[in-house]
Amino acid sequence: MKNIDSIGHVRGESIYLDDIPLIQGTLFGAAYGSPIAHGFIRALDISEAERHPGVVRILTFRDIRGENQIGGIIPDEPLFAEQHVHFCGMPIAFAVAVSEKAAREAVGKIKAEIEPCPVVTDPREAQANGELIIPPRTFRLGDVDQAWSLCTHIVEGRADTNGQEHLYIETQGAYAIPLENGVIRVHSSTQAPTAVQRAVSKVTGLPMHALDIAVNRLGGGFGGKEDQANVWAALCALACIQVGRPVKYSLPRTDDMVMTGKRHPYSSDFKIGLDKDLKILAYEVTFYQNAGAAADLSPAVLERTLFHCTNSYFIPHVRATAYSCRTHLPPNTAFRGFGGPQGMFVIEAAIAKTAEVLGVDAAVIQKRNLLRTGDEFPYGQPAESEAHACWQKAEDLYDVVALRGEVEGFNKSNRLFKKGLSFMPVCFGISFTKTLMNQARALVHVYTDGSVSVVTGAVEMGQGVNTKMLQVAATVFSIDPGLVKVQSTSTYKIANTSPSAASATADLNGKAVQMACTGILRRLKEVAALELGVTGGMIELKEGVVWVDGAASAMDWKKLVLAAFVRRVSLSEHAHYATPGIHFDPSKGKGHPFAYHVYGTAIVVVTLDCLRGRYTIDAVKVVHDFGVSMNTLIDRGQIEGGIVQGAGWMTMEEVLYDASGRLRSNTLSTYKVPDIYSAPSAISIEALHTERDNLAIFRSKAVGEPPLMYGIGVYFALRQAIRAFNPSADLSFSAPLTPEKALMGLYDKKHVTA
Ligand code: LUZ
Ligand code: MOS
Repeated sequence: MKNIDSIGHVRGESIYLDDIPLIQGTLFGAAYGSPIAHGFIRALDISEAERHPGVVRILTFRDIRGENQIGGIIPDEPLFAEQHVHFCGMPIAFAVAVSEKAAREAVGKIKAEIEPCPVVTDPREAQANGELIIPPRTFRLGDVDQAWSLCTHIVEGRADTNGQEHLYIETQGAYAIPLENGVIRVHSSTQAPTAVQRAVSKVTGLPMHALDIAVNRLGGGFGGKEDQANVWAALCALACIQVGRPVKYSLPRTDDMVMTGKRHPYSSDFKIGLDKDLKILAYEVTFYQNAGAAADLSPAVLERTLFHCTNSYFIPHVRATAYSCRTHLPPNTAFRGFGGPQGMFVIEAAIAKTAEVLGVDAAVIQKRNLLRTGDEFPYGQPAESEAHACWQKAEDLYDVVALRGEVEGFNKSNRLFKKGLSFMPVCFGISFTKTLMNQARALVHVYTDGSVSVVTGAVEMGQGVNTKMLQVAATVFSIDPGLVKVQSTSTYKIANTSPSAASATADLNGKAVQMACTGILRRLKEVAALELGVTGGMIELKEGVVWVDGAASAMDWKKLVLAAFVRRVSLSEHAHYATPGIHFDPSKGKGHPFAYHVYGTAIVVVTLDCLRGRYTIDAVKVVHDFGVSMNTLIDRGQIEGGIVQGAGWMTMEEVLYDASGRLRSNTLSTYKVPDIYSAPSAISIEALHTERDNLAIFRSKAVGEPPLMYGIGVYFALRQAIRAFNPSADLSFSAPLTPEKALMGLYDKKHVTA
C-alpha cells in the first residue's frame, strides 16, 4: 500500500505548522538568543525594541508565571537566561509583534551587556575540568583486565565523530491559541506532544488539562523534535497568556540551525584484543560525549552508545565507560540512532585498525566475530541473532567474490582512481531504553455508516506511521482501507504519550490500535451471532463480509455496525499497550531492555579520485532483517533515506563551531547535506525474511533508525580506497571524511617525498 500522504504532499495540500490558517489577531514571535557562548548578563536593554513599530511585548524571564525550567531528564535548562548564558543562541528575550518582520527587527534592537567567561567546546577538556552532566556510566561483561593476557594481538587508538544538523525540511515552530475556559491550544511541530505539554505546563503554571498540544504532521523530525520543540511551544504559550492573543513562531532556518542542538559529537579511546584466530576477546572503550550546555536527552543518548558499543559482534570481555561532558554548545539531542551510531563507529574503527596492523581484510575479523543466537550482550540480554544470516545472504546474493575481483582489477589498472569496499553489519535494539516509555494508546471509533476513525499518540513525520496505523485497523476489521481515517494526534485525544522516537512508534501505537480494534471486533462478532441466530458457530469478518463456519452470510460490515448500534453496543474503544517482558536496571547496567533487535549487513563500494580527493558512492548493497514487512514501499523508503543520511554524516556534513562557540556552518551554503549527485549511485535492498515470532506489529520489524548505520560503511570503504592508493597512509579515525580530509590523507609526507 502506498503512503496515504503521498498525494497530499505532491499537491501541496498537506498541512504543516506554517500552513495552518491564521486566526485573526495572531501575533508573531522571534527569539533573541545570546550572542556569545558563555558569560553573565550585566545589563539587558529592551527599551528600543519595545518602541519599535508593531511590537506588542518583549518577554524575558521576568514574565514567566510558573518555573523558568524546561529540562526533561534533569532540570538544568532555563527557558530564558536570567544571568548566566551558556551557549550561543540561548534565549534571553522573546519579541512579540504584529508581523514576523517587526518581531525580527525588534530582536535586532535588543542590547545585552554580557561579561564573557571562558568557553569550552571540547568534551575531553570539559571532562578534565570535571564538567559532567551525570556521573560516568560503565557497562561490563566478563573480565577485561584478565583477558588481555590471553590476547595475541592488542590494538589501541582513538576515534572521533562530529555532530550532525537534523535539517528537517520544516523548521521548528509553534502556534499558541487562547480558547475559552482558560484553555490554550498549542500547535507544535513536535515528536513529543506530552513533553511539550509538560514543559508548557511548568513554564506557564497551567495544569496539563488546560493545554491541548496538537500535532498535525511534521516535515521531518529525525530526533531534533523529540525534546527541542518544547522551547518554542513554551515561548508562544507564555506570550499567548501574557497578551491574550494567538502567538506564532515558525523559526527561520538560520535561527533554527543556531539555536538548536544536533547529533552529539563523540571523542573515544579504544583498546581491542584478539586471539591468534582473530576472535575478539576483549574490548575496552571510553566515550567522551559532547553534551553541550544542558542535559536535554544526553544521558539517554549516552546509555544507548553503551548498548550498541559492540554493534553486531560478540565480545566476551567488555568494559565500556561513557562521560557526558558539559560544554558551551547548544544542548545536543536525539538524532536518528540516538548515540548508537557513535558507539558503532568506534568498534568498526577498532576492527579496521586491527586489520590494517595485521594486514588482513577487516571483513575477516568482522565475520568471525558476528553475534550468534544465545550470545550475551554486555547489558545481559541474550541475542536472537540474524547477524550471520544477513551477512551470508549479502555475500552470496551480491557475489562478493566477483565484487572484490572488480575492485582489485580496477585498482590495478588505475593509478589516480581507487575503489574501496567495506562491510557494515548493524544490530540495533528496539524499545526505548527507559522501560516506562514503552507504552502507547489508541482510540478507535466506528461510525454508524461503517467508517472508522483511528487516533494514537503517533506523530506522522514522513515515516509513514499513519499509513501503518490505517493498515492495522483495516487488517483487524478486514475492511477496505478506504473506510479508515487516521486522525492527527493531540493531548486531548490521546494522553501521556511517549515521543514518536526510538523506531518504536509503529510497534507501540500499532499494537494499541490492534488491541482497540480487536475489542470492538469481539463485540461485533457477538452482535453478528445474535443477528444471524448462530450459537456456537465460528464467526469471522472477511473482506467486509460476515462469515459463519467458513461460509459467507448476507450480513456485511455496514449492516453489522448498524445492528450493533441499534442494540446499543459500544462502537468505540480506547486501548493501552505496554511492551511485555522488558526491564533494565541502570544501576547494574543489566537487564532485558529491548523487545527485539534489528539486524542487517551492507556492502559499500566507493570510488575515490586520488588527484582531487573527491569520491562517489558506487553502491550500497543491503540485506536487511525486516521480519515480515507490513509495508515494503515505506520500509524501503526508510532504508534508502537512512543510508543517505548516514553517509552524509560520515562524509560531507560538517558542523563547525569556532573556538568561541559560534556556529560557522549556520546556513545551507556552509552546511552541505547529500544531494542527488552525492547520494549512492545504486542502493540494493534485499529482505531477510525472518518468521521468528517477535514483539513487532504484525512481525514487521521497526525500520526507522537501523539503516542509518549502514552509512558508516561508506567511511570505511573510503579508507580502503585511500590505502589502496597509499598503503602507508597514516589516517586518523575522524568523521566526516570530507574530500579535503581524504585529499590530505592520500598524500602524507612519506608519499609526497617518495
Ligand atoms: N529516545 C529516547 C530515543 O528517549 N529513548 C531511546 O531509547 C531512544 N532511542 C532511539 C531514539 N530515540
Ligand atoms: Mo529519535 S533519535 O528516534 O527521536
